[in-house]
Amino acid sequence: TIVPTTAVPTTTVEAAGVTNTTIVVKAGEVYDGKGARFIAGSALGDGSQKEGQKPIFRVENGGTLKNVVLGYPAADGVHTYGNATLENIVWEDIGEDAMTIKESGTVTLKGGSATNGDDKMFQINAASTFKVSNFKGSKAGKFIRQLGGSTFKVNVTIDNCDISDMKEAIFRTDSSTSTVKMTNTRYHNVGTKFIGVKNITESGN
Ligand code: ADA
Ligand code: CA
Ligand code: CA
Ligand code: CA
Repeated sequence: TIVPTTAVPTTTVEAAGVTNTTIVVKAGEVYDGKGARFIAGSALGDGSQKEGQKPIFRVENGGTLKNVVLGYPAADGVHTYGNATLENIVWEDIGEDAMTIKESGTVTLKGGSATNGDDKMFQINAASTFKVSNFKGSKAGKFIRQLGGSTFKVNVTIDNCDISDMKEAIFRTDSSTSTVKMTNTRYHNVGTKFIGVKNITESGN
């Protein structure tokens, strides 16, 4: 089930509110925002479709980020480097994109939601495994996009999600080796479900 999160303003979490520097979740660290809401200051970006904006959070190999809300503007959202766990993250208004896999690893996203993106929700820029479950994604171009023109392998699993109102696709790739397995997921108005994906497994959707 999808756990709803309320944006609770708090003074107990360091750096809550407007942040002009990326918050780094270091290797092995667990960062629990306890529902705190973050927005990008102008030093990070304006959340438009301009490339090169900085993320609000950077999660390094083995880090866990949980229970945070990203409000408008969310700049370049969350970047991951290596294995990362993202739990109960709410993107109230996606910036340039919501989350980017910057370096190879397994990225596990469970719970939470994202909405209001102009183009990509999740951008995959390195060979990786991306597991998303119990997540609600709505109103964007693509739910997941592997970097255009790239041929590395990405394994995507989508389980128990609710995906709606994508202009183009749930997962689009240009790589013939990338795969998707989608299970127990409700979707509507998602364009062409999968674009360019040669290896598709589906059940219970
Ligand atoms: C686009 C752009 C890439 C990269 C990517 C991203 O695909 O062409 O260079 O910036 O977005 O990570 O947002
Ligand atoms: Ca981009
Ligand atoms: Ca937006
Ligand atoms: Ca981006």
